[in-house]
Amino acid sequence: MGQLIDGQWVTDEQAGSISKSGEWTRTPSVLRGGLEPEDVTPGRYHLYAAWNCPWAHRVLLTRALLGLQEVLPVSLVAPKRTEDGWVFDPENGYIDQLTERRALHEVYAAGQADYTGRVTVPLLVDTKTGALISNESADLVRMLPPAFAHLAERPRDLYPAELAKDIDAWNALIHTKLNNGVYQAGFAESQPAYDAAVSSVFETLDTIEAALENKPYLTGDDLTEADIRLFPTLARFDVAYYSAFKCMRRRIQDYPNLWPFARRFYALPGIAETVKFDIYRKGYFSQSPKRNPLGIIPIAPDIDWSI
Ligand SMILES: N[C@@H](CCC(=O)N[C@@H](CS)C(=O)NCC(=O)O)C(=O)O
Repeated sequence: MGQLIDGQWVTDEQAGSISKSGEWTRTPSVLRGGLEPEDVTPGRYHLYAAWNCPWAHRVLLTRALLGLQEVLPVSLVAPKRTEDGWVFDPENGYIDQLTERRALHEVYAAGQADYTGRVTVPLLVDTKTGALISNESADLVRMLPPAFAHLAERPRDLYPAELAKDIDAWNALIHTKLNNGVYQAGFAESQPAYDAAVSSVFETLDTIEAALENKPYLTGDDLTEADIRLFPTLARFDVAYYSAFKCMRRRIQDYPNLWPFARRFYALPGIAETVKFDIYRKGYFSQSPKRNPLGIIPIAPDIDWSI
């Protein structure tokens, strides 16, 4: 792995950092641009994503829910990290549709010659100006529905004003304690850091389980950003986080409300195409000096995601 410094690729050990007490934190995104609806035409913007990345998954879910597949093309990097960071793998169908580059850091450097920072997915690029617009999934999930409303097959408001406060609270909780929480458990380098992370993951799942008791989605009858944040972690949980990140107190399948929620979400149009259980299993169990030195990938149980 590595990052760009003034447009030059430099390799390093791992994304994020480990504190003295063994806690892992994620490095923040640096591209935080926006979109104006009048600039949004079919094919003008291009998304870079990876099947295995839960943050990119938020954006792929938003794209699918709105039915933007035709108007917002996506290039997928191969679902594994290399010395060159994220790379394409044309032989296996992972092609940079826009510029036919070899590695994502080349896309970043082409869009911004002095870019300094991590080379992450998701990334939104303006094909007209060549500019890098945003590499922050939270911003992308917020900006795509209004900016693409006029082109969407299924336009929808994922952040209605009257629910904003409620959504903000769920978003913050899910992002910190769950989306990042599972990584904090998996990447912890001390027992106390691991214990704290796992307790917090399951406390959060319990809170969400209770909230879904009487409603189909977190803030009521309609799906919002909050549900979009929740789903990628649920989709990866039983096949990967449960074992690879040692989050073993319970499986998602064991929750009476969360499990139907996960399957209901999975059944929505376009969503199943964004979910790749085998890639999650192989990705989270890929060889790692600390977590899986021999790189043996376990055989997972079959899970029935149908409603
Ligand atoms: N804040 C970013 C985080 C994205 C992120 O961390 N992506 C990971 C993959 S899951 C990545 O590309 N990491 C590569 C690196 O940090 O070198 C977002 O939510 O969009």
